Amino acid sequence: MKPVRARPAWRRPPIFPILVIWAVLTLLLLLFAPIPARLMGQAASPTMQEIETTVTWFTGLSAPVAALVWAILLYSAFRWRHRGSEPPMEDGYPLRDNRRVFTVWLLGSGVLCLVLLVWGLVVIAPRTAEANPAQEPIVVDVTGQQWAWSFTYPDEGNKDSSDLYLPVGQTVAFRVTSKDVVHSFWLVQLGIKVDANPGETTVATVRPTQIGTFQVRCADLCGLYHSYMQTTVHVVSEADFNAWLQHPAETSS
Ligand SMILES: [Cu+2]
Repeated sequence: MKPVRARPAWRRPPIFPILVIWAVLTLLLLLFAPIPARLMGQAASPTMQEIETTVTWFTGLSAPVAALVWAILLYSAFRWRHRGSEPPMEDGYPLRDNRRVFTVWLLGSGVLCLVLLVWGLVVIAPRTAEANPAQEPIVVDVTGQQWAWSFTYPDEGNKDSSDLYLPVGQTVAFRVTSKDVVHSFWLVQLGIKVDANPGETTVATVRPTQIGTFQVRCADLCGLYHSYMQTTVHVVSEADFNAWLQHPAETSS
């Protein structure tokens, strides 16, 4: 019979202390979960609202996984830190061939990926429906060029503007293109970011639900003055929008 030798203390898996650190870190990360969405600013469309909800859920769901990695890392760094002039002790408890750890890790990450995939599909579904609204969308042609955006309203006698004006509560279809290099049309608070490709037209739809002034930016590095390639989107009431269409100078700011 083989003699049973007890493992030295430092070779036993320190499950309990790691679980405690994991629980504390998970709790802290869950408290942190709503912050990224808040930093993204107030949502001005249902699209942006869904993006913010998704960011919060994804941060929350990844909290226990990140906490586990950090818990093992922190425990190892402090508990098995090498001190003094003695040679370092042997390597720590091996997890490489541990079937239980392997199974838990694989099942955990598998289920998590599946949840994220289903979530993504559920969020995309209403967006696809919104792209084909019952009411005709307002069409805006968006053109990017080094280093400015310009907007044309083809249904309003090809009216031109360097600021974007949109009526609140109505679906807008942007037909996005570029005159020179690849830009990215980014309506920050409305949750739209779509590439502007030369020679191609890409359509993106959104329904602004907040009256206010928001940012329009370029999100692709497109040359020397890329960071100046920004303007404003004014989401206004329908009456103000019609007034602007008639007399742009009176309501533009
Ligand atoms: Cu650009």
